[in-house]
Amino acid sequence: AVIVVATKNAGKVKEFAHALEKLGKGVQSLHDYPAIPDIPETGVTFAENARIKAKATGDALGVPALADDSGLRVEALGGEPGVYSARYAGEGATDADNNAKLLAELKALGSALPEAAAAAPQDGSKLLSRAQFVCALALYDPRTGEFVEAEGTVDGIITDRPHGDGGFGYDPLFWLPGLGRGMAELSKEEKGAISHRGEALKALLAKLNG
Ligand code: ITT
Repeated sequence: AVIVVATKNAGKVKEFAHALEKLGKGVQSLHDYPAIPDIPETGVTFAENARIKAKATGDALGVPALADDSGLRVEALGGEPGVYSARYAGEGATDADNNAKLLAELKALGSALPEAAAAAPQDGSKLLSRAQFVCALALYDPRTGEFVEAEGTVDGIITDRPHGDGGFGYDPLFWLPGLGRGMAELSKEEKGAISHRGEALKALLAKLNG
């Protein structure tokens, strides 16, 4: 069976494909359906945007669609960039642009955590702020009009330099003090076991199977 994931984000597609493969499911994304017009993300919460993307895609295709709206909440920035994480450095911003913007904002604030606040990287990195990744999932069935929803989070710390080159988005700047590693240093398997997306997916599957 194939699950349609209402996303154009290649990093998300890879993570869903990896997680769902184990359940014997394939993944399609919006890259497979170029005729579906861009879906405006007008929601003010992750959950709202996930519902918007799932519904627009499910209604267009006539089959169930799963959507992921996610982002980074940075404590020193009052929770920003939040739902604006993908466009933090402007419309069409790349991951590199957004990471540079995040470091510039935290630098401008002079934000810093005490080194003792966490198992810090051993390379002289500065710890800039506590942060949290959030993922809201919505599965929409156009035949019933019903949604199944779940959310997941993971806590970490933004460092002043990157660690690792795996994952996507803000992963290189997201340090996991509990593991003593950066999110971008984890394999797909390891990331899926602890990430906001992995947690949300576990919760969604529990709802579907419960
Ligand atoms: P779709 O809407 O097409 O799914 P998008 O990239 O625009 O793709 P979002 O609106 O949900 O998706 O924005 C999520 C942004 O948050 C994403 O671009 C990343 O910068 C960041 N993000 C989400 N999950 C992440 C993860 O696991 N690791 C690193 N950054 C992540």
